[in-house]
Amino acid sequence: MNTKNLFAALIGRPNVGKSTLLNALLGEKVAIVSSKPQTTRTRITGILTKDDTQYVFLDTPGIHTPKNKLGDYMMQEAGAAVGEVDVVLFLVEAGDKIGSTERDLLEKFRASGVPTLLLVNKTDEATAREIGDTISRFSEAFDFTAVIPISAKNGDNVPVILSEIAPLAAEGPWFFPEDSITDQPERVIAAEIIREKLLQTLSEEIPHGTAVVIEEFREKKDLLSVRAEIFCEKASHKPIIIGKNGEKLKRIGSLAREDMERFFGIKVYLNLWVKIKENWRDSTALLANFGFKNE
Ligand SMILES: Nc1nc2c(ncn2[C@@H]2O[C@H](COP(=O)(O)OP(=O)(O)OP(=O)(O)O)[C@@H](O)[C@H]2O)c(=O)[nH]1
Ligand SMILES: [Mg+2]
Repeated sequence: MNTKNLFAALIGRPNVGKSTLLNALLGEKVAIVSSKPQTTRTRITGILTKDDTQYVFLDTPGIHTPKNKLGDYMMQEAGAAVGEVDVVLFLVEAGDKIGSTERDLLEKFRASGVPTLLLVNKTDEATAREIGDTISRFSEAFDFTAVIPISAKNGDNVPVILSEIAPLAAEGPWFFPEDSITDQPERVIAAEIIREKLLQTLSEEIPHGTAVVIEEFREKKDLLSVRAEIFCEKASHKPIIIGKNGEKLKRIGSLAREDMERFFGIKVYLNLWVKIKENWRDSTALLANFGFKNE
């Protein structure tokens, strides 16, 4: 069989549903999702091998104006992806208008010359009119290879994306084993699952200032033993994360453990610690320590 490959980047502003779409395309959850913007911090690779083609999807951090060094890192991760792929999947939300972020992005796509699809997401929450207006606005500003209204959450029209991009695949090797779904190491997935629970359980600013580091990840007999440190950036955040009588942290831990058991298919013992690292989001050294380092 002659194999083919296709690299695709998911690009868009925070919270449009890029990670939800990645999971929907793969039929497996490899990227964490939350209702808070700036959930994704690094590039996440999702792999789908179907018929003769291996699709490699790059989920990226949402495009925003950086407010700290972590934000700078996130924007480099997202920006670099455009130059490395065969096709861009540009996500917007039904109802979105073209602001300066969108204009800059469209300019970037034009300059790279890479085929770009417009995906109008969250159609399950929009009227036909909103969807139509969004399509007209964006189509006037850019010559998209295809325009597809989708619901990443319900899976509506997600298969259409695959059929539209399949012809763009070029003959070439598969870069990952046929049954891979991601290239993220297991430790990174474990840390991300914990971060998702922090985002889902804590209010606005606190989870954005957290980083999770896996200190131990060990399988013995039928048990996976995981010890993780949660770093927060203010002393006042620590008691909030732990909660009264440790209840909040217990809840975060049990939600994370359930997801880990599902993902790794083994019983998990999870041990969480909360530590403080003041202003780590603006410290180059600490960012590198936590694994945020541009190549
Ligand atoms: N109603 C509806 N909600 C959606 C849909 N897709 C995503 N969402 C919700 O939108 C929110 C953000 O989804 P994410 O997938 O985390 O968005 P993202 O673009 O990856 O966000 P960042 O990682 O912050 O850039 C979550 O609450 C999702 O459940 C959709 O098709 N319909
Ligand atoms: Mg995301």
